[in-house]
Amino acid sequence: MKKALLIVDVQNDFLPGGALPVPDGDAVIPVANLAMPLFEIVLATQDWHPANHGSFASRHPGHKTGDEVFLDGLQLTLWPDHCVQNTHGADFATELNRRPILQVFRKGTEKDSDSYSGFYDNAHRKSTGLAEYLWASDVMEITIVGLTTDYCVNFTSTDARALGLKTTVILEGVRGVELKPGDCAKALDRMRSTGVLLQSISELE
Ligand code: VGL
Ligand code: ZN
Repeated sequence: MKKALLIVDVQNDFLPGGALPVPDGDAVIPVANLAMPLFEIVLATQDWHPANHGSFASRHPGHKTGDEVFLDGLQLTLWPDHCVQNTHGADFATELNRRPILQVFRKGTEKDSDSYSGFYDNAHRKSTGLAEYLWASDVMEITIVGLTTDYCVNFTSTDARALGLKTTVILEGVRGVELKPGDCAKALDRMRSTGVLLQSISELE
């Protein structure tokens, strides 16, 4: 039985100065780097959108970031163009120690659906391969750091719980977009209510 560290979407576009900047987003990087040596398995997710992705407000004239639209019967929240495949914005943060990362799981790769969870797209139609990797590697416990508290960390951690994994989110290691004030607090409550453990980095063994 192994424990894995999952680094969620620590990419340039989510850092201050990026296309979808998360306030204080770069604060998660030293926490991720510090946590890495404590785990046998270090994995990462990467938001990886085609250039004309359906979640980009630029594709929906008259709409702006934060609006909700329906595409193919699926509800999508709109964002600025971000994490476009093979661009600097989609790269992992320069300061993130990338050496220990054994495998990267890319998400949001389908043009007309989004993927906040590192496990599946929002409609749960397709797996990223992360769940299969964890099963094959005998991982039963997962610890999560990264971006963003209210979206990808939120849905990745609760999907991990639904898969039966013991799931911990390191509070100093996550930051959120907070489109609406209170979104991060709401997300943490949602995580807690599904059994996700919210811990301080100092509690890691
Ligand atoms: C994310 C919004 C859009 C995230 C990704 O990584 O939390 N949020 N795409
Ligand atoms: Zn995205």
